[in-house]
Amino acid sequence: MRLGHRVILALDVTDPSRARSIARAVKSDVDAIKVGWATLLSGGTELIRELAGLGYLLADMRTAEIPNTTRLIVEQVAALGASGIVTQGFVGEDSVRAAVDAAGRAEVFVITEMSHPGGAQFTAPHAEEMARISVRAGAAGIVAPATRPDRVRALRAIVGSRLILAPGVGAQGGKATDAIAAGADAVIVGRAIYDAKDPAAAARAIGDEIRSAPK
Ligand code: OMP
Repeated sequence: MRLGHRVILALDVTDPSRARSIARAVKSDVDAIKVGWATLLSGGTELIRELAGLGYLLADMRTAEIPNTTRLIVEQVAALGASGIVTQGFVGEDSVRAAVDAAGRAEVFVITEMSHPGGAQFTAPHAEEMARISVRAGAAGIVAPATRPDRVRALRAIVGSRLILAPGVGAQGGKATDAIAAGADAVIVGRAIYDAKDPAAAARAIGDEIRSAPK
């Protein structure tokens, strides 16, 4: 993933024509567009292929499966044209390795500690282990919580130069500049962009805020 804006749009939009128009409007102000189950189930694989044609598509089907089923899912997602694929880390090293192997040229990002309050219950105590697994398995990077910048900092110490993508900015209460200052390479932002009156302006504002923050 080439990072210019350091902003990734989470396009969790279930009206396919709205998803299309937001993606087109925002694509040059973000580094990637992330889609998950809600967008896939509402717009179908045809929409996912179309979005993949606009630029870097991060397909967040977040596999949480045994290695064989992980492989089957990741192969399908990669065939839709995704440049990046998200998988869960808590499933263990064999499943994360299966995702990396099946992804082919697509990059794999591993969710470690999740950003919501419940993420502190089960994912937080094992996030460091998940980060180590991600490095050993050859993942391109991890997903870590913008809502807890201190945790991003701790995970950065483990993953070295691998990418850290941080969701939880805006609607979940995290601040983009705090996550970046803590060591995130980019923030993942959904509602604060796609629910804005002008999604492209909202994406630009987050990118500008990151660029103008004191280093
Ligand atoms: P907003 O809360 O609307 O900005 O959306 C955040 C996006 O990041 C959604 O697509 C979430 O599914 C995703 N996400 C998290 O919010 N927290 C996590 O810990 C992990 C993810 C993710 O893997 O993308």
